[in-house]
Amino acid sequence: MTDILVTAEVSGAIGTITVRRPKALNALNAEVLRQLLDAIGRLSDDKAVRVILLTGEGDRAFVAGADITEFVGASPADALAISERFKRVTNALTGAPKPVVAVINGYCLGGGFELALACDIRIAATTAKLGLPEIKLGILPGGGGTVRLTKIAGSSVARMMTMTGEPIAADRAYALGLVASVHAPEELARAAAALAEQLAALSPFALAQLKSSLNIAVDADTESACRAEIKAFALCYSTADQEEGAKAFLEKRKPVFTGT
Ligand code: CO8
Repeated sequence: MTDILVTAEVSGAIGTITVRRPKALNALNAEVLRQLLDAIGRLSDDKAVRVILLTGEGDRAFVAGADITEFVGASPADALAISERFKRVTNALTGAPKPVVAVINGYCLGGGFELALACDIRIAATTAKLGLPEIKLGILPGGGGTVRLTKIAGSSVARMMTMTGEPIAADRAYALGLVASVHAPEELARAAAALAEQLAALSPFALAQLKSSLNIAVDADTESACRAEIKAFALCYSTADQEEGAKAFLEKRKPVFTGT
């Protein structure tokens, strides 16, 4: 029987994906990646789920990176296959039509940090350590780390972090804009739930269109990205949620977004 290394639990409108390999600090082997892809796909397709939280089991690690045991004796073709498998996972995170929040509860290194960088929002425990230490293993980040870190925090930060391979503490990551907020470890789950509830109360259609526009903004030129944003904006006017948002404001009450 295959071990359960990733779980996807749904509570109301919030889906939580947890990597469960605490003895190996939740390192990503081939089976974890397979189960992660499956879990993201299921929660992405589940219309009742409006927000996805991604975290790691235990109080030591979010994900401490790729499983280094799989690197021993690996050929360039093996490494390519690992990276391609991983890319399907990060593509699924960025392509999920709803917000994905990385809840970083400890070591967030290498492929673990790359997973977090592919999420929409990152929040962290004060005890978390974030970094791309691959250079210390004689390799470089192979899961989009050089690209996403450069785009999110700028080339200077990306060079400092990838060239030294030294992890940074959560408060430093906050100062660099890499995480949105930092919480005492015992407060992290509560903070994640509060953020998820806040996002889940919004119009899911508008959020999906917003995420799509933000994704396009990262890569496209200003003119094309603004055109895409205009289309996404206009599409929202096909929904009952848009009517509800405007009416609720004018009637001075909280909107109730039904996802229609
Ligand atoms: N792979 C495999 N096992 C790991 C990993 C890992 N990445 N990280 C930790 N473990 C295991 C340890 O081997 C140890 O196992 P055991 O108890 O059987 O000896 C157990 O987890 C606990 O770890 P430590 O005893 O080392 O705990 P410490 O508190 O002493 O240290 C550290 C914690 C600092 C996090 C340390 O474990 C460490 O440096 N880990 C490796 C971090 C790292 O280099 N990550 C990057 C890996 S390369 C990568 O991610 C490339 C990404 C490419 C794209 C993605 C493809 C999937």
